[in-house]
Amino acid sequence: MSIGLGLTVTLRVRIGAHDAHYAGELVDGARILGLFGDVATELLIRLDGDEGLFRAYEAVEFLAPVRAGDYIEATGVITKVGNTSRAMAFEARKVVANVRDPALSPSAADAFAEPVVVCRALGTCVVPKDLQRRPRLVLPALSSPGPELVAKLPEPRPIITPPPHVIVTPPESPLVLTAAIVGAEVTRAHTPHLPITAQELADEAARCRDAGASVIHLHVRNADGTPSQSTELFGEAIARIREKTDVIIQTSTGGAVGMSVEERLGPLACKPEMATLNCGTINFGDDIFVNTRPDIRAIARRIREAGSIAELECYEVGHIHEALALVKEGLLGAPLHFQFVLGVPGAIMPSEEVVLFMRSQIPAGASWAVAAVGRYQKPMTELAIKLGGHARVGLEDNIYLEKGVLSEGSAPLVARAAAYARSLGREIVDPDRARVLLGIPTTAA
Ligand code: KMH
Ligand code: ZN
Repeated sequence: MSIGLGLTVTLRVRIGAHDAHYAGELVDGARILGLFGDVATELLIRLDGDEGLFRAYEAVEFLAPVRAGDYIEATGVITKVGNTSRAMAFEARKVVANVRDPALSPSAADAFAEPVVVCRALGTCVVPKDLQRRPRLVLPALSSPGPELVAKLPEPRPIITPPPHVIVTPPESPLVLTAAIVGAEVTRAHTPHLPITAQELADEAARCRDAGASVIHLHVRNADGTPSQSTELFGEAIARIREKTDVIIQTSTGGAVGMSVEERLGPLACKPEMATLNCGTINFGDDIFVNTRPDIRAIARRIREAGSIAELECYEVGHIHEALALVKEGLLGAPLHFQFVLGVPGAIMPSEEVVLFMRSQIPAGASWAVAAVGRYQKPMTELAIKLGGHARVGLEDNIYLEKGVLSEGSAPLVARAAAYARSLGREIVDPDRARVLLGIPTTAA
């Protein structure tokens, strides 16, 4: 993929009274095209280190009126990168408007639950070869909220409210890549590249770190390859990983289907930096992965007692709402980290609509990631990265690099996700930066 393809920039401006040109405080369409021009210029600066020139609009559609006082969000994305030309697609959305009701105060205004698209356009810009500085200047426009901003969790959004059009994490924000290197279900019969011993897990964790992962989602296996939640085996694996690399270790409390809750809690005795909290029961292939409401609460308490940060594994939309119930009950606090685990046979299948809806249900300030199973892993990883989320890849969820081609461990899958992220200008964070973003006390590292 060409560098810059998919690079996205968004501006949000208030349209002033001086912009009103026609009756009814209507604003000239050229004002919106001016915003697209600014968006295009920023895209070119980020890609080429030069402001470039707008050559032509191929299509412009004005779809709704814009009036003084409106807040307009203008987004542009690079859709094609030629030698000197950069094709772009633009969309402007109204997100706030004055009410203009004679029965109400003239200052009454509404923030829309759903934005109104006011204009769409396609255009081409040019940056002459000799002006392309190519400084690899695909820099983030905004960073995600620091711990001081996410520390205060707002009331969970009521479920009946249509989701406001808010990008929880800006698309150019830092990216946390998680590698799920072993899991509980994949066997050596499925792939010879599965790590099993503590040393193999440590070697694979280090390879994934080198490829761009800052978090290792960890299961362990008995010597015969069967899944285990033994404190001793986790302790040994963690010690070996620590000898080799500084990744955040996120231990599973899901274990394998059929394990008792007490058995699943084995790794918490190692006081991991992170631990999974599975937020509901699902059909799991032909099995049932049982997480009753009392189980979830018991595990949440034990994660907190271990001083670990919970990663909220949500296999269905309702699991998000269950996590928010735990927040209300005081069992979970900010910062919240959601992992949308999609494509488990018997549970919700991955799609853009599903990801957008799940994202719409999490509170502002929470982070989110997608872990998709099997052939969905690559497209859903790319979607999450494009939408500003985080992502999990690895053999636990998918053993293939391409159809029929086994991935030689999880590191190639991490490397591919990292390359895609870099092409969009997303910064891949190292474990220490990830600790800050995830609110993990560095003293525990
Ligand atoms: N092995 C699955 C049944 C987790 O790690 O917390 C559960 C799982 C989730 O892998
Ligand atoms: Zn797992």
